Amino acid sequence: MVEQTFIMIKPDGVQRGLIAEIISRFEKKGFTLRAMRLMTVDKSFAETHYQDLSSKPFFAGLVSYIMSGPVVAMVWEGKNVIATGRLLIGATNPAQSAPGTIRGDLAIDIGRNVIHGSDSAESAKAEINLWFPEGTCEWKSAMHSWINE
Ligand code: 3AN
Repeated sequence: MVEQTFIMIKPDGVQRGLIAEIISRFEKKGFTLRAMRLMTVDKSFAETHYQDLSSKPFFAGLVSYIMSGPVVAMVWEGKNVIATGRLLIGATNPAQSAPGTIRGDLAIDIGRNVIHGSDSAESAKAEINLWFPEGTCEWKSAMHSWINE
């Protein structure tokens, strides 16, 4: 099923120079980039993005971490990209993320886990609307038929 997901390189990923590395993993897998912006977010935006976690003890720290520097917001498209993107990203806690995944290879601490990816079709839709209210870029990759049967 061709779908879209919201992916964000968090401030630690940007500061550590991991933008190209992370984008490269999604590109090489065969997914198509449909939107991308480098931006900083304010408190109310960060709280809206993480509203499902507002009751968690780490919520305030999470919001200030996401506001602490620029993030790279992206929309990636492809077959099963929501679930497969989560596999590329790895488990939430980098201590448990498999080697070969983004967090497994590039992170140590759950509070500095480099990247966010939507966890369901509903959250992907809501997050894409929140981060890209103007919509995404309509295009078909020339590689499409070499990646999809
Ligand atoms: P994921 O990002 O893998 O979907 P969520 O949605 O459970 O995981 O958590 C969102 C973010 O909240 C994580 N990426 C992480 O930065 C932060 N987080 C989750 N659990 C903790 C925790 N126990 N301590 C600190 N931060 C956490």
